Amino acid sequence: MSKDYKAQDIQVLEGLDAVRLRPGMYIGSTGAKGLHHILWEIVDNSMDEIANGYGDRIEVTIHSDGSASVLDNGRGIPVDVHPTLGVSGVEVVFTKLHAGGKFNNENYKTSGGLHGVGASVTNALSSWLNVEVYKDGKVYRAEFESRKEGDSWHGGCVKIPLFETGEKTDKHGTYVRFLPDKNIFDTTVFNLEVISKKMKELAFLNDGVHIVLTDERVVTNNIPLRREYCYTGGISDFVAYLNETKNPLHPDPIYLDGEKDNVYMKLALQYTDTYSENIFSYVNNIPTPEGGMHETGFKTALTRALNDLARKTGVLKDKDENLIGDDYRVGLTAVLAIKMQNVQFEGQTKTKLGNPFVRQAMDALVYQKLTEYLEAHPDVLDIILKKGMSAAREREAVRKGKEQARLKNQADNFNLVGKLASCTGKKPERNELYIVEGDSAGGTCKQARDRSFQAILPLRGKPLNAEKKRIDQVLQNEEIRTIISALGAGIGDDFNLDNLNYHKVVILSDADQDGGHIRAILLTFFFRYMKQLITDGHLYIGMPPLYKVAKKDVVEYVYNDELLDACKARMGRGCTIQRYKGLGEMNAEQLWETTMDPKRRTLMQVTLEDAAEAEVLVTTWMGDSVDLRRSYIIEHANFNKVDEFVKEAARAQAQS
Ligand code: TSJ
Repeated sequence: MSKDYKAQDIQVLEGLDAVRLRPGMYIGSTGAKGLHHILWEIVDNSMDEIANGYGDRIEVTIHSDGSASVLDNGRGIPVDVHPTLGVSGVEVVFTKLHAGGKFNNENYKTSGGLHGVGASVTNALSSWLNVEVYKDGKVYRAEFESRKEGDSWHGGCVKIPLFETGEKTDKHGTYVRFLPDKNIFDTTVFNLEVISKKMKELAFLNDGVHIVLTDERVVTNNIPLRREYCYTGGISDFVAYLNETKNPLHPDPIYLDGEKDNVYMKLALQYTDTYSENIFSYVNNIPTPEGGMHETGFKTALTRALNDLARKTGVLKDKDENLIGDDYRVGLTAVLAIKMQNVQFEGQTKTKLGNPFVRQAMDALVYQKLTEYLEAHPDVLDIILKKGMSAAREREAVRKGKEQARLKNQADNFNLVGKLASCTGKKPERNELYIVEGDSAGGTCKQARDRSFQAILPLRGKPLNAEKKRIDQVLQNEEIRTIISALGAGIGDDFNLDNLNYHKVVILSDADQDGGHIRAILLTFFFRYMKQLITDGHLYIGMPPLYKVAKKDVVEYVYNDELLDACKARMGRGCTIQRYKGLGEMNAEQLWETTMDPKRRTLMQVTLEDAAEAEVLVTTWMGDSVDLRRSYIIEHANFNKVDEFVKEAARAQAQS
């Protein structure tokens, strides 16, 4: 595939001092992210070699001295002497900025873009770096180090120029080991989980490559921790993994690949019964969380292909309008990985693909391949179109909900929306809205509250509690609509925090199963329609006590079972314990003291992860598959197991 490659093919642009002067320009930051970046730099070089057909194995090791090493079984970095520079190819790669075959597009089909700044950056920012090349039966070695000359430090200086060690070997490949410079980085401790996640991702993106990760800092029974990643199913395996905790609507991910205008594409996608959209895109193995032209092209093709097929199959009639893109991405999990030359990154974090021609290339390619696939798999097409149609119905319900909320707002003029007991204060920053489970607890709250800043909205348990309610039906619910009106900030893409009437929204429900269910439904509602309320930290869960422990006139409230014993011990013999079965069992004074008084109450701020987990739970409850629902609840009853990737997607979604 590649022509005869010589050291002279390696292009040279700049010296290394620039890197130590402004590390941020080359690796983004000198924090943990930058530290790991200099490791990815090295791993990417090995992966490029393998992606071009040389070798199939990468071993990454974190050593106990804090250094990291990468070994591959490729051809080995060129060792011959560069004709004009007069040093070995290895030396050029590690001491000249922007050097390396990656930028000489004749040798490698793809360049790493932002990452392509190369191994010399890693060298410049390391205290020392050693290289070994195994080639033609011989072992070559070179050593580099950071040095102080006069007042200033120089990174990546040649300590021992490349030499033949004299050992014989039947291996071929490259080994690089380096110690990040403590003078540069805020932290020089590699994070095993960060590296694991990246290696797993690389293994998904490059099917068949064996990646072995060893952490010599973590030893049990004399054996260092070792993780091996290899996926023969590539990004289809990736999608299946991302959907592990979800309920797929069709058994296997759809896999498509192809080439157009020198852009090589791999795409895997699968729909689930959830409501979230998870698209992970990559360019030359580099994640592009900000998306860009490839993602845009994919999305427009998906919408166009599905609308066209919906018409062809009569699911959409002549009189019907096309669905919008969002409708076809509800519940979608997709991994899109492309390879191309001359990558341009833009955006806030330089992780958005900018090359305009890629959009058209991807649009055409995905349209063609997806149409072919779905025409050959009518059962899958049917499932996807049904999902799209139900998303469109829900979109319509949201629109109606917004309209009704607007009308209601006008009619009620904020003073009394339904059963809302509003507060007298007019400062949204100070005002609090308590959403309380049950009419009777609501009544007690109204007596207990400080009406100058606390508003109460009682929820009747029943209508929300019914299982198998789809979320669009939840939107039709009278109380939910009252919440929307009371908050005054709209929903969905109209949501505007500037109009928020209450800067603290507190969900108050019983500690039993019903209460948990209502809480989960409310969280799901806020997650899907008022995400910013959560990300900006306005949503809370109130914590009423579980027990009242009393002895004579000493009273203590206990908020969980673990603390009860300690409390009993403190109080000594003869104390009485009252267990509150629900909020309704407390009187106004007790409710104020324990749950509503800002000086004494405990509020739990809701995070996006909490809400995303609740959503998974609720959509599973509400879904059609009873068996799956049952097994899901058994497995996930602790709310805790939500995949890292999913969490991250939720975070990214919330930011956009
Ligand atoms: F980043 C790096 F330079 F430090 C580094 C590069 C680190 C590691 C662990 C591996 C590598 C690397 C480079 N592995 N394999 C290669 N291959 C080449 O540089 C290479 C070998 C042969 C030819 C040829 O045309 O004969 C061309 C190239 C670019």
